[in-house]
Amino acid sequence: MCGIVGAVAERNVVEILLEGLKRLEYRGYDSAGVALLDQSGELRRVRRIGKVQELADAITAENGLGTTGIAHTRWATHGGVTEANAHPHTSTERIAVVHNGIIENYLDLRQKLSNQGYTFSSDTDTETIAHTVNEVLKTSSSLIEAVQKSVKQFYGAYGTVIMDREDPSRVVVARSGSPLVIGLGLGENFIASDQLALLPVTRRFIFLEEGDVAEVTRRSVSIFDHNGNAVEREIVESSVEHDAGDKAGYRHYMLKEIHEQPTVVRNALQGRLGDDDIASDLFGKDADNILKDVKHVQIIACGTSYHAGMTARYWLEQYANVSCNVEIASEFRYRKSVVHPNSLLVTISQSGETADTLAALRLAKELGYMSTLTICNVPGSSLVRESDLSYMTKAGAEIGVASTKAFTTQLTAFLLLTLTLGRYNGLTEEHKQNMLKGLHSLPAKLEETLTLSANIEMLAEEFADKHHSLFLGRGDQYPIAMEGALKLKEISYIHAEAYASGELKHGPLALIDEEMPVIVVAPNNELLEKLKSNVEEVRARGGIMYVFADKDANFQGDDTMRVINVPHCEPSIAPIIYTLPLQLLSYYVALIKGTDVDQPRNLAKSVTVE
Ligand code: HGA
Repeated sequence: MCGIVGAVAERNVVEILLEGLKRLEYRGYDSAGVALLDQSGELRRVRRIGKVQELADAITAENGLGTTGIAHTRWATHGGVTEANAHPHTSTERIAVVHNGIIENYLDLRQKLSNQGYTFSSDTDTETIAHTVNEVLKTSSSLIEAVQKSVKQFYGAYGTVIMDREDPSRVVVARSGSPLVIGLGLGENFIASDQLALLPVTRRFIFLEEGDVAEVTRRSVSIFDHNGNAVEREIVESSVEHDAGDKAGYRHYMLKEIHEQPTVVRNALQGRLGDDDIASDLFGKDADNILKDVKHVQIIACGTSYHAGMTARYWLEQYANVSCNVEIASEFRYRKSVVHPNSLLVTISQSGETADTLAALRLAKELGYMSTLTICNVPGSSLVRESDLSYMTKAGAEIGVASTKAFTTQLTAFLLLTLTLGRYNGLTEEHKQNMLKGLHSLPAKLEETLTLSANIEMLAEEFADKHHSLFLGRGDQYPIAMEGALKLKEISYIHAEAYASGELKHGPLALIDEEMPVIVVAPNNELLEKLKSNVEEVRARGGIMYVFADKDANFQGDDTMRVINVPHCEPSIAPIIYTLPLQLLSYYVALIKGTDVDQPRNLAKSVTVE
């Protein structure tokens, strides 16, 4: 979602802000802006619709200079994509604000502030922050005091950075619901909504906690908790290895990330997967003491992570004999649910900042789950800090908005969790050995699967003029069909729906004709024959099918059925393997359609608003 960068320094901070924005651009990319202060006492603001490069060009043209500055890339929630709605927002050319989140009571605030004489120049909720702080500042002795008083009026979520033209030596930041991190430099300090933005200037970070308000100057950081008490927060040396900067010769980040999967899965398994077993402390120190008592797993996630959870349910129940429910976070958080005895709550999120998932975790803690585990890709993220147990997927920075390697490393994590919980719940030796064998072979199988790339590229041409498509799967391949459909929707804008293939005759068969390609993910197990019957049902109605299947599954291609042979693999890892051809299919269809593959319309990475 929106990206925030701020800096207080002695040098010109324009380049630091722009580089930070470029690194966060994939989070939100409808408009961008910068506000700068220097000793001249002038507040300079430049905003542009479109990509950060447009903003950078404009700032260069205007010779932008400033030693203190705040910057933002926007993913609009309130107010259309216009320059007037782009951040930073100002109040009487004195206060400048960038904001990530939603001020839910903005209409009431807007009314109140209008009555007090403030003129609004945008449709955003964010502008109410600027005017509120400006108003409260009249009766406060400092900017931080004004912000501390102001936030009491805000309902909703905010990560916000605020500057006062009258005092270029400091900025004030406040966090509630949207992440903010302070980067510590030498004689200069920085702020961002994600550490990635600041990696070129520092690796030392303070992660603000819920309700924190902080004042940042060149030489100091003073933090106050939600009660207004001064607090010390730990300084963390960043362990984020990957510098997200380049595409390594690939045309898009998404393609690079698809091809990275064998390597990141190998890395994720390194030191965790032994010859005869898996390490015992995978989910945190003393995790086994908790996990041995788990009798039920409740998985909460959104989007692609939800599909990883759906797949995990098949594994946990089939192999580990542990009952499992999976629910979309935005549903779970707003309904009454029943907690099963000895229930482990598992959240999944690439960023660890997904607003709905985080809210669901906080709710679950009140509901009395025996423990909470998060499967996450970002160390130090909110989900990691707020969960009892955590597992890092080690996928490296994922820049493409459509998730690829984050998904396959999440699935890998769930196979490890299945083995771990299975230990205490009667996982058979045969299943255990098969799963271990599957995991050992996984990186090489992923590599082999990527060699299908050229075939799939050719296949993609047949989709380019289609408007609808159907994805079918059974068993643990049903969530993979769902993920395949999501990928195609996200980046090619072709309408795609996924069905458990046994459901076909209960409705979707009515849609079948030759304009509706049907993509079938064939399982490599006892459900194969059932799926073959479903395929015949489609064939009998003139449907055109694309079947991804093991060679041994013996699908015979013809005019109505294209068969793509996927490498033979151990059944438990098949969902991970079959994900790759579907990712490649979406990628190449999007390429032919000429969409913005890495930054598809209307979407953004790291969904920090609900
Ligand atoms: N509500 C603000 C900020 C949106 C946001 O945080 N997106 O991630 C706006 O619409 O400008």
